[in-house]
Amino acid sequence: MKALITGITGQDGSHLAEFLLSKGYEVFGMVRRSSTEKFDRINHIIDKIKLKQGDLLDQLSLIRLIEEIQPDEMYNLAAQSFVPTSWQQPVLTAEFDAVGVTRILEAIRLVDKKIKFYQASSSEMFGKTQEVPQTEKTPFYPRSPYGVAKVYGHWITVNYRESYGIFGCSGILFNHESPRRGLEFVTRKVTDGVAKIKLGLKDKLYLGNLDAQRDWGYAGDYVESMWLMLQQKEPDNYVIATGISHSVKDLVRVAFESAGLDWQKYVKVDQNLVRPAEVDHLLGDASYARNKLGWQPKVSFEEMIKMMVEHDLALQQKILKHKD
Ligand code: NAP
Ligand code: F7E
Repeated sequence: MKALITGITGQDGSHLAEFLLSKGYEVFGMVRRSSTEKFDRINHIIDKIKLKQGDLLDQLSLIRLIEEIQPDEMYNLAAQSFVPTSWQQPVLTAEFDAVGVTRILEAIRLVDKKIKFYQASSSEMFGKTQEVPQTEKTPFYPRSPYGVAKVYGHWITVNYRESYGIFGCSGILFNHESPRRGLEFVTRKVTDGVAKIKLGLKDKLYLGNLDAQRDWGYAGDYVESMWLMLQQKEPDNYVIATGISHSVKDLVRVAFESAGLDWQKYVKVDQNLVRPAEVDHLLGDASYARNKLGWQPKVSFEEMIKMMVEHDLALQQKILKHKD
C-alpha cells in the first residue's frame, strides 16, 4: 500500500508517517521547496520515507505528484494551522486551508478517483458552540478566518464524495498535542516556558486568555483514527476527541506542578495575546468514532503534559550542554 501525506514535516504528518510505516506502507511526503530544509520532526525516519516537492497553491504540482506516486491513500494534513496568523494572513489561509483542498480533490478526480482521501478538519469549525458536547451533527459557527477556511475544506470533501463518489473522509479532530507541537501553540508554549524557567533561562511566561477551555488529546493517538477512517467500507465524517475539557489555567497548573513550580509566581497575562474573537469552550463527543472505528484515546491530558515538560527540560539541558 502506498500513502501520500501532505504536511509530513508538521506535528501530525510526522506521527502519521511513523504509524503508516509500522503498518508496512510505502510512505511518500509532499514538501514545499525551501532554501533551508526543516525536517526536524522526520529526521529519524528520513531514510524510510520518500519526499517529493509540491505545494497546495500549485495545482499542476499536485496532479503530477499523484500521477507519479499513484497512492492508494492520500492524507491532507498541510495547512496554515495557527489561528492568530489567520487574522494576519486571511487570504493566504483561505488559499491553503480552503481552496487547497479543492486543488487536491480536483487532482484526485482527474488522475484516479479510487484514491482514498483524508481531510484534516478541525474542532475550530464549531467555534461559538451551538451545543455541548459537539458531535458530527453539531452546526458549525467558526470564529476565525482559519475556522471559516476549514469549514470550506470540510464541505468540499463532502461535496466531492457526493458529486463524484470519491472516498473522502473528514476527520473533525479536537486539539491534539505532543512534544513535536509547534512552539506557538499554548501547550508547547507553556511546557517550553516551564523548562526555561526551571533552568533559570527565563523568569516570566506571558499568555492570553487563561479561561479558554479545550478538549486536549495526544497526537500519537489521533493519527491512528485518520487511518481507521480510510479502512471503512464507506467514507464518512468523524469527531475525534477525549470527551474531557480543561482550561488554559488547568494546563498551566499541571505543567508548572510537574516541574515542582508554583505557576502564580511566573505567569502574566498579556492583553495583546487575547484573540479578536475567542472560542471559549470545546468539548467533543467521539461516540460515533468509538463505535464505528473502535477508536479511543490512550494517553491522558496529565500524562501528555508531563511528557511534554520532560521533553522540553531534556531539550533545554542538551542546548545548555552544547553551549558549554
Ligand atoms: P503543523 O504542525 O502546523 O503542520 C502543518 C504542515 O503543513 C507543515 O508540514 C507545513 O509545511 C505544511 N504546509 C503549510 N502550508 C503548505 C503549503 N502551501 N503546501 C504544502 N505544505 C504546506 O500542523 P499539525 O498540528 O500537524 O496539523 C495537521 C493538520 O491538522 C492541519 O491541517 C491542521 O489545520 C489540522 N488540525 C490540527 C489540529 C491540532 O490540534 N494539531 C486539530 C485539528 C485539525 P512546512 O514545514 O513547509 O511549513
Ligand atoms: O490555543 C488560548 C487561546 O493556539 C488554545 C490548532 O492546532 O487546535 C489549535 O488551535 C487556546 C486558545 O490552539 C495563549 O486563546 C491563551 O483559546 O494552542 P492554541 P487553537 O487555537 O485551539 C485546533 C483544533 C486547530 O485546528 C488549530 O490548527 O489557548 N491561549 N494564551 C493561548 N494560545 C496561544 N497560542 N498562545 C498564548 O499565549
